Amino acid sequence: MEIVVFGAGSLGSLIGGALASVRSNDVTLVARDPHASAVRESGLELRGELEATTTPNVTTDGRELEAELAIVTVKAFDTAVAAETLATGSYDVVLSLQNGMGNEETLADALACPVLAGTASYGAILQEPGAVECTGIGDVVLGARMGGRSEPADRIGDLFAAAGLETTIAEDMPRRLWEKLAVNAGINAITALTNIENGAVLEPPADALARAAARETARIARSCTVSLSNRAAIASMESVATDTAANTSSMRQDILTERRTEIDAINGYVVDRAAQQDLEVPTNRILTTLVRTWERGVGVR
Ligand code: KPL
Repeated sequence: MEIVVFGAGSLGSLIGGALASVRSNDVTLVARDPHASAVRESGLELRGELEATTTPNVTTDGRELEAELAIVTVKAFDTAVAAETLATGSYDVVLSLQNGMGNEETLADALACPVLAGTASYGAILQEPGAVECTGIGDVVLGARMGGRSEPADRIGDLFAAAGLETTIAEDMPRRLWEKLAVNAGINAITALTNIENGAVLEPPADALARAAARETARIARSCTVSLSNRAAIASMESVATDTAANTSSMRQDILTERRTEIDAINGYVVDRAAQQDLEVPTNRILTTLVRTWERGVGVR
């Protein structure tokens, strides 16, 4: 299948590299330099659990591309720009594999083709240009963005499974997206602010904070008529923290490299949805304030 991976950072490179390791796939990564140049010159090396050296096509210009499938892995705050760029090309179906909420709607508003929702809980880190390490086997969950069955989702699920990626096709994507939001709300900001690996949120004193952030997220999901229990949200956060224990979360990677974070689309989203309904989410509010303060301090906000 012809596939474009839009936003080949850590996760995009891992997923794109795994798909490129299947001979029948023709994968193009839309990446930034120096990563793009390194992949063009020496291929893309996958280290760790999904070890392989692959040779995807690579470009720094995502305009006017054509493929059967586009996988969007850009940061949530770049989704609108990605959607405009994708609209200059031609795709049969687009799959969002991003953190945060609302990405699929932004893509669907700009694109004529079907847009699928997805979550990915693999640990991934770009170790150097041209090399990404898988630091934790998670899974990919994908399906129709409003829920229900989807024939394209079934086909893409088979494609991911054939590339060795743990994949689930879900008919309840709205709930799955909230569940992943609870995972990221519990792990990302805490690991970023305290410079710890994902697994450390399972230990005192961070564990209570991580559980509180996940619990608050579940409560707001329910207030938005999504059936997500506190217990399920906390269990999911703890299971991803266990599976990716040695990983540096994406937000911790952002803070270590002084880049803008996805705080607005994760804990900030929970705070905003709570405020619309006069509900309090004190843990998410404090985490959001601290990360935004850091962003302002280093001039990325
Ligand atoms: O989504 C992630 C992230 O870091 O953004 C997890 C699954 C928590 C892996 O680190």
